[in-house]
Amino acid sequence: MLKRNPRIANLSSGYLFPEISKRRAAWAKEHPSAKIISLGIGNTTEPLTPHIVEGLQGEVARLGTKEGYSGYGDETGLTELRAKIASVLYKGIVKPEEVYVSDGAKCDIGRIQYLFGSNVSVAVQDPAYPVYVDGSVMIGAAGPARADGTGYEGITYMPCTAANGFFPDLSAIPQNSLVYFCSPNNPTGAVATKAQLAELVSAVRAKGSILVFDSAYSAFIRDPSLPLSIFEIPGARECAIEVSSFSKPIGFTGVRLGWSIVPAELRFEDGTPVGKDWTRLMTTIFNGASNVAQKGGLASLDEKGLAETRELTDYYLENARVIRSALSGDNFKKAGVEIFGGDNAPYVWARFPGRKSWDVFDLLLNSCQVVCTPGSGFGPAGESFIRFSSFGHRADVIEACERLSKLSLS
Ligand code: PGU
Repeated sequence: MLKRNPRIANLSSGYLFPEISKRRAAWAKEHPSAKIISLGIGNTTEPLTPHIVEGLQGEVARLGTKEGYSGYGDETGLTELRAKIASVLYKGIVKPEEVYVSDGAKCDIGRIQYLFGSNVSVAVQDPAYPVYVDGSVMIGAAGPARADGTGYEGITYMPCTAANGFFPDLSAIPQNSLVYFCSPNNPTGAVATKAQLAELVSAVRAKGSILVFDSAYSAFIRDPSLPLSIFEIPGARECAIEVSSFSKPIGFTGVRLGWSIVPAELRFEDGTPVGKDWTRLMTTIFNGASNVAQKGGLASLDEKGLAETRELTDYYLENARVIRSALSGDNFKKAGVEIFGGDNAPYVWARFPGRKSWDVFDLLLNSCQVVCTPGSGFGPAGESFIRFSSFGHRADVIEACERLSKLSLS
């Protein structure tokens, strides 16, 4: 019999979102007539928009012809799409050959962990998207879990709290480490300013570290002074990789399409360009994003596609406003609940003083039949917080909020 991979055995629990689904399913089994509404996982619900559907359908039709058929493509993506991402989304501050098209940001994060291997220390914002930590444990860069419940060995947790405006103390960044940073942030909804990102780039460079910047939610930024990409910051090209995604801007959570940017200047200690190894890795263990998905992505980057993207992201931002407004009600105010995020981001982050995240999760499920995401699932500093996702249908969000408004918290 084969021995279990001890690195995977180091994980202290299941992946956060299936854990939530399990609890929801168990509750639903006991309450079969209840109508549960999810403000939990950040999973898009609105249909694909017409111009993007045309882009997808056009490619499907071409694939059904002799002339238009294509099989495996370039592992790093369609030339046309790489160029469009560089010119439209990055306004030329990255080059097309620095764009690597993929099947999504989550998958790229996993492959980046494989790229750096187990001999790297890891720093994360706390709370953080769980893949940064769990993936690091799986590759052996971190783990096992500390006995006192404060996370995993080998991970430097940089608390992001209301007190520091959800921007961490960067002096904690270890030498020669891999630093994960997400803005707009999942789960706090905080968006780092240009000045904050300049501080981050400078701290990462001073430590000889590499930044993995996750901009999966940049399409939700409405304040024009806020940076959409780490590459707007001078010096980032020497120290950062960016991962991003079509999932949330255009509803491609199921279609699957994302990209990473590895600038030519980014090097390992021995002078090898990181892009060289990234290309080697992508061409070896990834076979390219779906050609159909890529044509859909391409459609999203022309004038009509960009207008549809704006409309779709506006829709979810309005949901976030509705959620914020419900959480500002007297019942929440009296309980001292504080709310953050949700203006340039699709997540609302709420602190319930004196309560544990999973207790609030149970309370909202039992009393309102509303599913949320417990903040403690994102890291030790997430305890007492709850994340509300705005990716639902408007009518469901409104109904969930009506129920929340009647919640007794005394
Ligand atoms: N990066 C961040 C920061 C995310 O929050 C998510 C999705 C992704 C990447 C995934 O991007 P893809 O391009 O779709 O791979 N986070 C959602 C979904 C849960 C999950 O496990 O990915 C969430 O609810 O946090």
